[in-house]
Amino acid sequence: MNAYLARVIENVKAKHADEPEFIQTVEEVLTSLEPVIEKHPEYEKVDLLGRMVEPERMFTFRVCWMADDGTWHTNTGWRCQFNGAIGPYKGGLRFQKNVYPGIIKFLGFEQTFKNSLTGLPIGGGKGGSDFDPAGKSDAEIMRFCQSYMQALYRYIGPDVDVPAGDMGVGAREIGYLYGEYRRLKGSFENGVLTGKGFSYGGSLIRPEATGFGAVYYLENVLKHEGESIQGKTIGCAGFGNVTWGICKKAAELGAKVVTLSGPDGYIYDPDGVTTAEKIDYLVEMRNSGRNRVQDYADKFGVKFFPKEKPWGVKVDVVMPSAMQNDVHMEQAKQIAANGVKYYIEVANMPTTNDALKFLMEQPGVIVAPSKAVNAGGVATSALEMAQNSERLVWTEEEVDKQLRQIMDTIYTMSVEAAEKYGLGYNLVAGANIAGFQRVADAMMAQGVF
Ligand code: 2IT
Repeated sequence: MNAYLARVIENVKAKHADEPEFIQTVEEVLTSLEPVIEKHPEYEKVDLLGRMVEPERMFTFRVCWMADDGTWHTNTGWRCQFNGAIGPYKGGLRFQKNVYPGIIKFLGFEQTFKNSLTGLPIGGGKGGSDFDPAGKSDAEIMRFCQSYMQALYRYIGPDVDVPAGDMGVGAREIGYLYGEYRRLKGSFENGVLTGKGFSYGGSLIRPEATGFGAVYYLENVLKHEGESIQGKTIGCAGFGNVTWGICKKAAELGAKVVTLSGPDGYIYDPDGVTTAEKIDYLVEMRNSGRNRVQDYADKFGVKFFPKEKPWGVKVDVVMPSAMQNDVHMEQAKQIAANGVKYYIEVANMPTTNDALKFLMEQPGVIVAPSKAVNAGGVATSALEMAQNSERLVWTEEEVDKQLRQIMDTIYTMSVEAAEKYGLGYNLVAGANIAGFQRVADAMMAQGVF
């Protein structure tokens, strides 16, 4: 391996030994940049890679909130402003009890490359808290969000850093966060957050965008193989916003999602999650805060598999859309043994590095990486920012048209970047290289800091 590249990876491993997710993403991304680094020896002199793996800054703050029974609780909040070379920091907030700096950094690093791939002016950032939203009342969520924003507001702004949702942060939380920001600042700067409700500056299609974008990307992959999405069966995981969007768009195009999962297990619906009733029920399940996919099986009379993952089900397309490291080597082998041709990552880093490598090496399996496939979400957030700064509202058709164009361009750029470096049809390396190149050019132009 290129000596400089190897040294940067070794440094990250030593420095972040207690942050395995961050090491994982750095290793995955940097390894596929090797041909680029070989071709650009000038990067080493200014330590471009060393700077890219170091967040520009990261804030840690205390968040205290009062439970309904009058007791007070203390959590930690983080915001990582990873790379601002191409635009204001942009990325979601994750509220989940397993959140710690390693998760925020891995997500911030991924976000930097993803945001670059969209072609829009957004840098990479991420934040969150180890607060556990499960079972909390609406009032508790509101008090937590208000307290969180009291700590965060001084570090963000429409031209500085623009948070959004991620796991545990949806339209409700963004509403409370924005309300508190507006109250603290005394001005209507709604470009400070995205994923807002439509009534105060949210964009049409933003709730669906990640799922819709993933399906648009999939259509590009299928077209390359001379196939159509019509009639395809899709295995998904999770049952949140992203999976919901996939179900909706897939149904519209004549395909069907047949598996969903939750922390309790997975469901198999051979007829597909295709009707409006079923798709709407996913939103209800998410809003209930119960975090159980078994509710779907109970309601629609399909089979529930407790404590199991859905990767053993034979489908045409696998789309892991729940969370990081959901697919390990064992599941990857199962997927390959089932003869699945399309492995389309959707959640951020849903595959361990060894499982990803294994799947990419299987003849006849096409692997698409999450940072390209799920980029429609943040891309539509950037369209929301554009509408906010223009002080107007685009139609659904306009946003959807732009989303589709962005996804097509991401696909094409990835294909071309891999070809340029002699890597063939490699969507994973292509996305890393194309995402890297724009950030690298901007950093090289702006001087060393
Ligand atoms: O992972 C992601 O891209 C997100 N959670 C959405 C980020 C955003 O700013 O819309």
